[in-house]
Amino acid sequence: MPRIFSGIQPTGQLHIGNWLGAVRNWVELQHKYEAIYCVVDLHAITERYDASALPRRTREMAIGLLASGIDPAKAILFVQSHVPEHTTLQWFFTAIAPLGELERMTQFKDKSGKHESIPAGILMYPVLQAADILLYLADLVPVGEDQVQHLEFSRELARRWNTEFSRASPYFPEPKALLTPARRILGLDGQAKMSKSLGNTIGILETPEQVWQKLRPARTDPARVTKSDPGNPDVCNLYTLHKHFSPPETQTMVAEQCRTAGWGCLDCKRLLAEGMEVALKPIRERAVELEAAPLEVDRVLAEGAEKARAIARRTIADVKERMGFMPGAN
Ligand code: AQP
Repeated sequence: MPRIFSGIQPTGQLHIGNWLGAVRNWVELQHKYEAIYCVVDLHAITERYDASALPRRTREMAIGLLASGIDPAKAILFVQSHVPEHTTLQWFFTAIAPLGELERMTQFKDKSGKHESIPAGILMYPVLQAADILLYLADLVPVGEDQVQHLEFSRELARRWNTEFSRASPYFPEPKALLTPARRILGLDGQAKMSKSLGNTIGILETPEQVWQKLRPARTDPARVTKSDPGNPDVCNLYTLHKHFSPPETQTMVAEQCRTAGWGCLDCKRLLAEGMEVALKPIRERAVELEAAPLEVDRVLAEGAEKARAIARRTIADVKERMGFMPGAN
């Protein structure tokens, strides 16, 4: 069975962009593939972060994933820092990772611009990500569009490493991206990508009241200034969300009412809030149960780390042998 790997940073609450772009797909894919999912806390420290909040955020992210339907009986779920082989492989990859390409990564350019003194971790992020994926010899990586460039870098690194150290028969597969139709969900500002760090999100565990407080002022078709102006659903960010959360007949009605100025944006937002509640309520309820059982969550993560480590150790042994390290205790 082909293997898939994907990760998510515990940098904030799991939001509908993560869920539509990645996590919902993870849940489906766990039935078709050997799936390995990871809360990537090592990635989360590449930006300024609150060390005292990291354990809570890491567990909360795991809860969000389990509540979304990741099933530990089907998929391996673990925390990245519990498997130290990720950083071992990352270091090995630094031997062949081209600095120029790392400096050209869009995410590096975006994120480094915000720092006076750039942390090297931001530059090395794609190398660690390549190590995450290749450590498990994953064939496929379900991600949102923002990660496609990094994934191309992982493929390039696998090629380079195979050429350098495993020419006769390539050791690492070249992992491919698996995108969903919701590959890039915009934030409620309707401009930037929905992103934990930008505060333009709807968290999947937010209550209907919290969701409504965010939807109410959310940006719609910018050309629709008053209620009597007809709108264009094709350029309305919230209509994009209707496509993911509302049944087809609601979508058709919303589009028609928008184009004919039959109703105002608030009416459309109310229906969207209803559709979201149908999708998110079961997840929220399951999360409440899991929050009440933190030891059970930790047990699932510990078991996941053990399973992941068994695979990771084998890869590191193979890689060390091919890279010419002297055999010794592992
Ligand atoms: N807006 C989005 N639309 C579609 N997919 C998205 N993903 C993230 N935002 C969107 C996908 O979710 C997975 C996990 O993302 P991540 O948390 O590891 O990294 P990220 O892309 O950096 O997510 P954020 O929310 O933007 O976090 P911060 O603000 O901390 O950087 C990935 O597969 C991603 O593609």
